[in-house]
Amino acid sequence: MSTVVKGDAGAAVIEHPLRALWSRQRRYRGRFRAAVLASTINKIADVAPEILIGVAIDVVVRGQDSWAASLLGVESRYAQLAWLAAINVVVWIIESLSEYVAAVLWRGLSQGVEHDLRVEAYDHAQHLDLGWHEARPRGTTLATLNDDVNQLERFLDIGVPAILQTILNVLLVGLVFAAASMQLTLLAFLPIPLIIAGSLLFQRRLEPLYVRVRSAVADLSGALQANLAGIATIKAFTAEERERERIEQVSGAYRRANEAAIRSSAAFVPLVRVAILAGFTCTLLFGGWAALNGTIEVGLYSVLVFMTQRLLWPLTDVAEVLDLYQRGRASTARILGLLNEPIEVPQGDRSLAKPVAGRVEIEQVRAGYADGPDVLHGIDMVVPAGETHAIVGSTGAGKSSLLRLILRFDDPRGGRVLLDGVDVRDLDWDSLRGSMGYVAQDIYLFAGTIAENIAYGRPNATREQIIAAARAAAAADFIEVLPGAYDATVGENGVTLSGGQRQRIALARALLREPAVLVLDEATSAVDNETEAAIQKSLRRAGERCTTIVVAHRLSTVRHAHRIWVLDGGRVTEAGTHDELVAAGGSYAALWAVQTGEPEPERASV
Ligand code: TTP
Ligand code: MG
Repeated sequence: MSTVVKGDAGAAVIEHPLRALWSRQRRYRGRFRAAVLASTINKIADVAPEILIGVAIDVVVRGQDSWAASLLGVESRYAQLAWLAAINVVVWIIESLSEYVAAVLWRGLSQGVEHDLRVEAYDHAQHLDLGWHEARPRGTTLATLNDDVNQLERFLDIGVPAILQTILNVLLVGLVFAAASMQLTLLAFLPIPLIIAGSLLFQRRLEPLYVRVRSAVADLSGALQANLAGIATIKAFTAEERERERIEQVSGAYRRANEAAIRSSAAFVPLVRVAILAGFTCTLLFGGWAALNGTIEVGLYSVLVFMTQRLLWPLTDVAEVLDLYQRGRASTARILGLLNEPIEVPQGDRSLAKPVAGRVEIEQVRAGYADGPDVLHGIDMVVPAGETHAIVGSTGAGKSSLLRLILRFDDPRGGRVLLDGVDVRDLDWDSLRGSMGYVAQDIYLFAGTIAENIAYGRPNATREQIIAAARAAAAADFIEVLPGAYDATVGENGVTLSGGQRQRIALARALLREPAVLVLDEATSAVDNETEAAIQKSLRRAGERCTTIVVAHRLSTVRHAHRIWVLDGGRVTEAGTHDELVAAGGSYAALWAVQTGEPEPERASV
């Protein structure tokens, strides 16, 4: 089993990533074994021709006394060679076939693992709480889902078969040597412990280097993603030059990390070559002497010389394989690290009886972000089912934070939030978020048509329902004049909508859901007064069916609410109807006076 410890960045660190991967991807084990088998057959067939060469030389040199003669029971040299040729053809066919099968199996295995892991990691990422996502650059997660998964695929496709080949090589050639002469085996294999020791040493040196490479990739991807997202700001502030330098720096860090790793792994090849040369020279010289003395046959001598070549030269690839291995390991660690991230806000297991009434209660709620101080200090609030309540207050007062708790994007540090009398922590997502229609302060439209965007929360809605929702959100008029109307594409690479238009699409999306609780965070801040009045009217109509909680800066938006809660510094300072609050002459009254341009009663008398 893998051990999971928390790294300094808060991400889970996997101690034995590849072992953990093995115990995790159970369904690929059968395919893995089949691929190993195919590679083994392929390797045996691959070594066979060298042995056949030796046997053929032996036939020519020794004739009737050759191994082939005793093995096949054929006396004529011509017939023996014909037999060898036939065997060679069979071996060649087996070699080609097994190579094909092995390639297909390894490729299929790596693609399958890649696909499964990517989908699984993405799914896990989307279940991680919002706070987790907000706490790190989006590009980092993207790098794991993309680059790291690709890197692992490369390792499985190229690295693992190569490792297997090397091991099989050493084993098979070792067997041939051992059968021939123990002394020569020792000489030819002399370099191998050296190479293994060297590999281990290099591996230890390379590991931290590749961890650095992977995190440099993540930084780079994060920076690029952030810059592309903020391209308008970069242009507006003519920061292109500065940003180019910044990207150059991050990219440079990646390059340096890679270079350091390559420098180390490249130094390995010459070392292996020296070791190989020693082994090869020994076989050539001492094997030759043994053949001259008649200790070994000429045929065997030639086999041994060929074999040393075959044994040792592929070991130069060990460096490359090691490189792939280390990269694959580092990537696997990052993918599994993501998969091991605990879901801090898991759904409960209670469901609400439908239809959900929509009573929202907030009891003594304290909340904050990450390790920061509390931003809400003991909020008490009750929104009876079907009523419209407003939350107003200066910027940074904690209004959006409060709404996030109702949708349970975060859990409170103290107190609780109830929907229809049930703690939202106990509810499943369908009961909780399934009964909510939410318009966030910053709107996100998906790449797709207007109709798809409006129907996002209710994918099987009819066109009539979509149009009705658009009407209610006062969006129908502008949609109908767009080229393609409801089928116009928006989002990335689609028509660009104004802020107010986007808000109205988001509002239609929330309304179409016919939610029990409508949660609007500055949902009409970007529309003009006239449009807002139209929206107000339809919201009041929709509000007859559902509970509405609305955050707004423009007080005309909220003056008809059943109750208005004034938030200041994370505390409720005033609450009541518009008329009550104006009469009370507190901060709401002051704000109202400012917004309507009427002289504030108190200050006017001063
Ligand atoms: P908000 O709840 O976002 O304040 P607000 O919605 O009342 O402000 P606005 O009218 O501008 O929309 O923020 C309250 C505090 O919480 C503020 O100090 C910023 C902090 N905060 C975080 O630290 N992390 C977050 O993800 C959010 C949303 C807020
Ligand atoms: Mg806000």
